[in-house]
Amino acid sequence: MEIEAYIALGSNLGNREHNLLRAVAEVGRLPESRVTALSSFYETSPVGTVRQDAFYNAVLRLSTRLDARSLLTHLLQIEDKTFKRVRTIHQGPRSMDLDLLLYGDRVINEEDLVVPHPRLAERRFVLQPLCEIAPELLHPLTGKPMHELLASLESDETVVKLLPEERCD
Ligand code: PH2
Ligand code: MG
Ligand code: MG
Repeated sequence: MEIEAYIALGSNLGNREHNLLRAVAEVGRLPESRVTALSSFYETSPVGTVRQDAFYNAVLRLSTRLDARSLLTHLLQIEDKTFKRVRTIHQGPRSMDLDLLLYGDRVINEEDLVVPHPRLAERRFVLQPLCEIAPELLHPLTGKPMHELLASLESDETVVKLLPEERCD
């Protein structure tokens, strides 16, 4: 069965625009999968306790026949193989972070695979790009549409949508 999964992309090391474009291409090459929507790229202030540079973030929709577990494994492989991601500081700078936000309306609670992504509804850097491609999509746990979750956010994150001609490092 084909499922619509949503994946968040984030980068704050190296050429951020290049990294995001490369990640979209790699995700698009996964078996039994195709990218059916891609948000704009956003420059976003870093969230969390680590002091680090601003991120580029985006969200894509993937129609896929991969199960959630294999999709996650493929995403981690792209982080490791294509981006040689080094995991030193928890939540620290990274050339590429690929997070599985949603896998259809499935609710999964395994140690290393939690869907919907637990911090999805708290993060403007995720909700704003997600709302660009799927404003009416319902959060599987609360039943609320994404545009409503975005409107009720109180976080003070800066999230700036970049025009294609403005994107560069
Ligand atoms: N990712 C984090 C921690 N903080 N902040 C922004 N703006 N964007 C991110 O993708 C991000 C973050 C850990 O995954
Ligand atoms: Mg993340
Ligand atoms: Mg991650």
